[in-house]
Amino acid sequence: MPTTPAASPETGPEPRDQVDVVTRAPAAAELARAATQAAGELLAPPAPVRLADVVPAPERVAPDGTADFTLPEDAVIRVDADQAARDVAGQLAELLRPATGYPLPVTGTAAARQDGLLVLALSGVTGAEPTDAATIGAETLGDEGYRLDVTGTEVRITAVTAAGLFHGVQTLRQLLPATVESATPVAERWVVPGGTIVDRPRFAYRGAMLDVVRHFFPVEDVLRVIDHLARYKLNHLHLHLTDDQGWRIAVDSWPKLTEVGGATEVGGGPGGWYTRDDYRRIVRYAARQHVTVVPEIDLPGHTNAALVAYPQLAPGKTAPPPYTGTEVGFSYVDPADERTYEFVADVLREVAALTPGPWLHIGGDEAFKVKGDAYTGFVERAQRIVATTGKTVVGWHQLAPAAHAEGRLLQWWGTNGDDPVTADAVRRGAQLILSPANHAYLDMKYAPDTPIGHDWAGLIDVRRAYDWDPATHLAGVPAEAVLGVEAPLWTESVTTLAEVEFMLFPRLPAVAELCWSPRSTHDWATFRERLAGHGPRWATAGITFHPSPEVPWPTDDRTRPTGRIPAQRTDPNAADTPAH
Ligand code: TNX
Repeated sequence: MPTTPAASPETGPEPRDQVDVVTRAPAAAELARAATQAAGELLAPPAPVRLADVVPAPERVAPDGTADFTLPEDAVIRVDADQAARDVAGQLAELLRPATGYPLPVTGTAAARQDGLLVLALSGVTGAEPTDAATIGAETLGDEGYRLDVTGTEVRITAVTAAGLFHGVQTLRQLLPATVESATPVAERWVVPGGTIVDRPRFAYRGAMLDVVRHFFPVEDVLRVIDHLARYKLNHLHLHLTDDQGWRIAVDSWPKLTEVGGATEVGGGPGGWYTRDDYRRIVRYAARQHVTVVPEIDLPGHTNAALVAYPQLAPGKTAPPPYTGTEVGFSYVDPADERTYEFVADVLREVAALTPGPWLHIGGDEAFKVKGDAYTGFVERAQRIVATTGKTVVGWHQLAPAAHAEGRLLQWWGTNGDDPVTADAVRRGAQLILSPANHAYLDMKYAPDTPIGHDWAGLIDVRRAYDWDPATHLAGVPAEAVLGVEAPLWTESVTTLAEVEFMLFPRLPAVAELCWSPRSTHDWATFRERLAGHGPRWATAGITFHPSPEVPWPTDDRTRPTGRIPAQRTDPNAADTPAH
């Protein structure tokens, strides 16, 4: 029997017959130890991140400065039996292990220990309803919401779905010190600020688009972009897969689309395309990050690459030369030839079969040479073909004059919020994704001296990306018709992953906050402060970003952005000055 005197939380009370816990005086060493511990707790620096520092801003934040949680080396992740929830627990462990160096075992059982726990709980599955139902109940968390409770002994994330748990994990990640982004172990006090967050999205569709045509990006690059979306709770990746400069998705019934049409890109580089397995890999990876992939086959314009491969689709039945420039609006498939609709049906059927998500995007933009009834007739037929695949049609807002199709979603990319034709399509049943080019186009330059990008829709620095309201942006369109927001990244001048990241960061988090956070939290002054804390996170994670002068970045030399875009891939054929 050790001679240590009193009851301790770890060992429980000593047997009464051996130690008199009531009358016995504590030893001096014991007192000294207790005093040191108490002083340590009092003097411990506060958590480096505040509970309210999250991007996108959570719906409700209630900090409790007395309840910070410090992740111990022997912390355990406890999760419900549900397989999807276990996957999220595994992802949390994968996020935390590299920087902490802790083992972080994932367990499904109520382990003996009562502290040092990270708990992921599906409410409804475990019956572990939050106790203060007045604050939030499972029914109000919805499909993607979560609740995060941080106390001195545990961090608990509760949600109705695995997607909700996943979003909660992204929040937890941001509440740890920025060094959590390190790929190798760091000596750090892994403190999470105490309190409660209750959070859920404002819009169901929160997206970004990557143009993999103008410049081709290999699968690994796309996976990394998916990580970036997931980090900020975006849940849709729209892939612009076909255009004049290339055809990037394998179609078995029309093999020359990729074999011939995939071999070009802007500037004369080698191009490339995704095999069916490549594409499945992207879709699977995205699903694991709770991101839905929206494939776009751009029709009837933006089709030069298809015409090079299959001249019978061209109006004159002769192949045009391959195109590696940046003009738009000159090409189109022949809307008067039945073979065109066989082509459209084959392609859409095959792409739909590779697509677990509900959407199929048929483009429809800038088909300047297919006018009036010819255009509307083509679109209405293509909409019907999409319906036969079991998917719901999405198209750029040029589709608006065509007849309504069940569930149809229009992606509005105008620069003037007065668009009666689109408003009329909404009255006839369409819903909208908003991508106003003068706020949400991530291929626009930040400033006149931005080394890549366009400026036809203006310069878009962080504030311009942030300061608009999707619910009121389009005249005559009620908020309920807005399914969400998407930020497109066209890549005429964007050639490497580093350049993609430079255009995404820091505007993507601004878009994410517009999509996710309630309007009541919308505030540029606090957003720029919160965003500033993410600079060191990106720097640690090796993410290239634009050091916008609008954001008060911390001035730590180790993480200060350089403003340069590192060369990650050299394209010997790329023009020195990007074509705009
Ligand atoms: C317009 S917006 C396009 C794209 C270009 C982009 C460049 C839209 C639906 N089409 O073809 O890449 O401008 O900013």
